[in-house]
Amino acid sequence: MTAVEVNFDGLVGPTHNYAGLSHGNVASMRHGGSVARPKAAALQGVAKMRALVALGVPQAILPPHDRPDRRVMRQLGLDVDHFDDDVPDWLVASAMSASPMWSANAATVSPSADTADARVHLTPANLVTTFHRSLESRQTTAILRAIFSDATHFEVHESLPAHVRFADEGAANHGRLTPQHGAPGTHVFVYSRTSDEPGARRFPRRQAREAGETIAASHGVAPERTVFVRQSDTAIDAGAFHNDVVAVVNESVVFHHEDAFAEPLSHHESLASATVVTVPRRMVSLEDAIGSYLFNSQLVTAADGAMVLIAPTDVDENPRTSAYLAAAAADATHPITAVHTLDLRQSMSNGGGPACLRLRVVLTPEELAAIPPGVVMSNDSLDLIEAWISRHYRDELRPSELRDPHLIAESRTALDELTQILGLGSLYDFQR
Ligand code: SUG
Repeated sequence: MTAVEVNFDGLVGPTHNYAGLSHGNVASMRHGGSVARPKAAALQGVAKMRALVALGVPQAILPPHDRPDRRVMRQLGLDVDHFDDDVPDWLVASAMSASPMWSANAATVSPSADTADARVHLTPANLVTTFHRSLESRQTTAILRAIFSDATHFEVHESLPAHVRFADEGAANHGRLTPQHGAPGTHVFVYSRTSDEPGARRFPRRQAREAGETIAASHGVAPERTVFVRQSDTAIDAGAFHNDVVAVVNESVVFHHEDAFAEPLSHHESLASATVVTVPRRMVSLEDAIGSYLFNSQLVTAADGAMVLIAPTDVDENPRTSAYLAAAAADATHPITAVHTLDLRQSMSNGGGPACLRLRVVLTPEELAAIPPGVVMSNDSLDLIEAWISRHYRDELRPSELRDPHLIAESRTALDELTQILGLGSLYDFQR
């Protein structure tokens, strides 16, 4: 049996809320202060995982982080279990954010077919551009090390130094081109600036070229198997804070918006063998693409070989994107053979579509057998997760409720039970 692509979805955490923390992410900016629905958010994520399971695509889970992170609270001289009244709202919201759910930003992954030592290498992202996300890398590293613990198959590196020169947002700015998942691939690192360029024009540029260069070298990916592609400033300043908002890669297919990159992809010789589908701005404007999240879809190869686009229902509501997808599905020469749309409104309102919620890890059968079996999902295990969400999550969460010490206690009770369901042992600081 050959290697498979496993989608590791970030399970939405019990503190899911809208705090408007991400400048340059238009959905986050628009919804800051709204009432969130944590239970609905987590159940929408599970429904997406079920859709993947139904297509025969291997599905796994990354558990939520403990919020607030006790070590961060101590670093800041704060009480670990509650917020005093003088702690500013922005700090409470940052410490309580459920942002680790967007696991496309958890790490950059190189499969064993591409690395010098034939192991899978993962580097957790430092996420230094936004304060709330910069708090993630420590727990992400611990979670990845708990799952990918077998050193004969895996290496989970330290994140890059926490400075804008190495600003890194993980797999959201990375694609892997390959004839099929198990074969060697070419790593497409998309960057928004070099380390000596300004961090922002209108909106922040979150990915330094040097981050990808360093990760490729430390993973042992040969230079001839890497390509560095610049994101267009036009896309960033229209709200494409990560490249996966305007482009997606699956096997040999690149599906992207005409304005995604600074230069046409045909300028890169190493991409010559790719099937590039460029959606022209006259059919779908950049605003339509960012508003609907057409390209923040998961493009996956189903067990029967079909190439399926898992898109948010927002693409059905925009006449340009729905017309484009109807024509694509009817066109036998278009690489997308089917489109499935799913309601992910809760995550979408923070700028996180289907592609943001998953980290792709290509694993051989031996590698898959070396991770804890409890994190790999079936319909039965998703039933358990769904029941767990229904028992523990709140229906509604307002920004003012983030200060509620009961919320912190409730979340820890829930996470403690989750580690038992997933068979992960004592994962969190509060369990030790
Ligand atoms: O980093 N939103 C996330 C969304 C990440 C989407 N991921 C990918 N494109 N792969 C971000 O901007 C908003 C949180 C808030 O405002 O409460 C937030 O962090």
